[in-house]
Amino acid sequence: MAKEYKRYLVTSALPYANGPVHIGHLAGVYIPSDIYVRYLRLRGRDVLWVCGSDEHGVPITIKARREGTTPQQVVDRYHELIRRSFERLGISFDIYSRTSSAGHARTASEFFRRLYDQGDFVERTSMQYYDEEARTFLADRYIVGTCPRCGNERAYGDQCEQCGSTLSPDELIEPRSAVSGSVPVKRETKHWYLPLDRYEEFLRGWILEGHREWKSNVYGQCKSWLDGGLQPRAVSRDLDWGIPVPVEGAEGKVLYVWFDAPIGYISFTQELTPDWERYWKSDDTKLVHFIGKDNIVFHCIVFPAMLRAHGGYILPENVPANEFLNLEGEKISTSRNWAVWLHEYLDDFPGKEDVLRYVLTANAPETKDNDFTWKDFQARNNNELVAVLGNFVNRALVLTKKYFDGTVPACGALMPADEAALAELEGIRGALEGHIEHFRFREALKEAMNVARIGNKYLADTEPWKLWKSDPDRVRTILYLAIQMTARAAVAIEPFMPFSAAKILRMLDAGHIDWERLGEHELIAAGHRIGEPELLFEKIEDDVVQRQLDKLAATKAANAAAERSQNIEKQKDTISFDDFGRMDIRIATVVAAERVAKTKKLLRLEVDTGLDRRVIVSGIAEYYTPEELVGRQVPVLINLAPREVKGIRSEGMILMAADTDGRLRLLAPSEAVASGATVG
Ligand code: B3M
Ligand code: ZN
Repeated sequence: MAKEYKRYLVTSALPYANGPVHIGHLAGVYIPSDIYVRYLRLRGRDVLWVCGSDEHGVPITIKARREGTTPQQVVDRYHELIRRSFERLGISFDIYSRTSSAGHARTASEFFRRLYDQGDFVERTSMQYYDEEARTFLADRYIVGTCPRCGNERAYGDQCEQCGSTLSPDELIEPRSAVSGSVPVKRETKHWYLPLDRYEEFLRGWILEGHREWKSNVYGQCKSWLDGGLQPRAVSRDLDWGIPVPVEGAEGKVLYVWFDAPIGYISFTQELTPDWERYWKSDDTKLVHFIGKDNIVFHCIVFPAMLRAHGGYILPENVPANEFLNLEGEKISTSRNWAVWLHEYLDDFPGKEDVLRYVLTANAPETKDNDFTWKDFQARNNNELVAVLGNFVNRALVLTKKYFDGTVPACGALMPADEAALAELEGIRGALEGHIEHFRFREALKEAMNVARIGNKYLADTEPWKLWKSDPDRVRTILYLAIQMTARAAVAIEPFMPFSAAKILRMLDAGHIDWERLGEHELIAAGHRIGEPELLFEKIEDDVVQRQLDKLAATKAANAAAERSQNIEKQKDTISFDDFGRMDIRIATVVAAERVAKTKKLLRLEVDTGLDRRVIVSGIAEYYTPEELVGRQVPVLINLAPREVKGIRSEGMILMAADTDGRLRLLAPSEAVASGATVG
């Protein structure tokens, strides 16, 4: 028998305030949690839903350094952008706060101090990289060097973005500080560690025995963490941005962001209600954390261990983590701007908030990574929202307006087609509730949409428009039932598409209809006058989708150019004007070309330098065929000392551009010139 809960406490992962929210965040965390909380409210449950911006951590300080601003300015900008764009999408938190608030600092400090005073931490000193020029310890992300695996010269101390390897600073070749560029030194530093190993037995029992019902991706990840053995985890950092460690002698040290952030769930609840302890400290509260799969260890292992150590707090009943959403077949990436940003979507598609909510729910990565494509977005809008839900609602309202001047007609005797439709509608409420209660939102949405599917089929089968002259009473019954289905559809879709639900109820002029009535046959009495029908959804045309695809193509091109510019050769030592003057560079014309036998890279060229015809051996056979070169004009350094190459006397050098991807490219005058023209 499922446990009865008196109240619900729902949290959603705190988005980092170092960038906007994108569709991956929405599909993974925020739309599922909004559906769940809206549903609980519709069921009349006592529920609080807390979230807020995660404003500490190294990524924010890196962003500030890159922009030449302060971390506070970065978080102020993105906190407001994130808060506002959630609001515009109808993500209905009870509170959306932030971890740079004084209230949060107080709660997190008290939490740390309690564990410290209880002796729950282990103190350890370790050698960390230190930048003597900037006088600061360096977090791993602040150390750059050459990746030992792929040679990328801009690998970070924790990860190489080029080959994806996880690294440690000691593995980097020629490590240097990303802050000052200087070579960092090792310096001793002390930190406090949460000995997770001490909680292993407890966590094993609580999760592996007590929560076998958790989603398999979550349960599986917890099991592998526990089977791998838990290690003590540092809960402080040498940083100047964050909550200062509330211990004497801890100057320059702050709480590790993953220690402070989850405590935000508690501090935001305190900010929301003086009654916060009833939610956080009563066993009849159901606590649910909505997160992405990269946050599972922090929400199922680390934070529960912290709560357990502190004592007095409940632990999460469920952590329904989603997998990742990709975009057009590629991983969404904030740093590469490969995303559909929520605020840009809202600006580009005004009035289509529910379309995005619908598509991201229908396509949610609930059990495996999934892919968002603009073509699928268009197809689901046109073939499901417009053609099924919008079409059904519009026909029911327009026909009632047309035949009965908007007054809901009385229902006559039911025919088999009516009984069949009503029978199909019977099971929807139960199925819908079951799916939502078990965090199966894709399935739940299908059930909600079935009301309109059944309604559409009902009208197609009964064809009231053909009966009006011959059997108006029959039309009365059909449209009476269609109006009931329209009201039922509005109630069923509210958790998923709140804007469309409100619009349908407005067109019905029906005010609020309780979820508890979802199974009833009559939601709108005969004689009620409906309001004006309007289109619920509009088709999305190809050119609209193409504009979004063009935007992504431009992002891809910009990334490619940026990546190539990252490998630019450093400038050579300065030379004098005279040094340059000694080089004699001419435009020459290639008059003959052939491959050099037994080599892959070499061509033997005969060029007309205007002064003479000479042979030059050039390493461009991988990029140009002999045929492509004959007749071309190229710059040649003609006073380079002759060299013997594969037994061939080579007199001079063809000047080429060596692109950052290693390819050699020919150079040519912008228009034909005389062979022998000087270059200077
Ligand atoms: N700021 C979000 C992330 O890892 C992280 C969640 C904190 S929840 C306490 O993308
Ligand atoms: Zn690498």
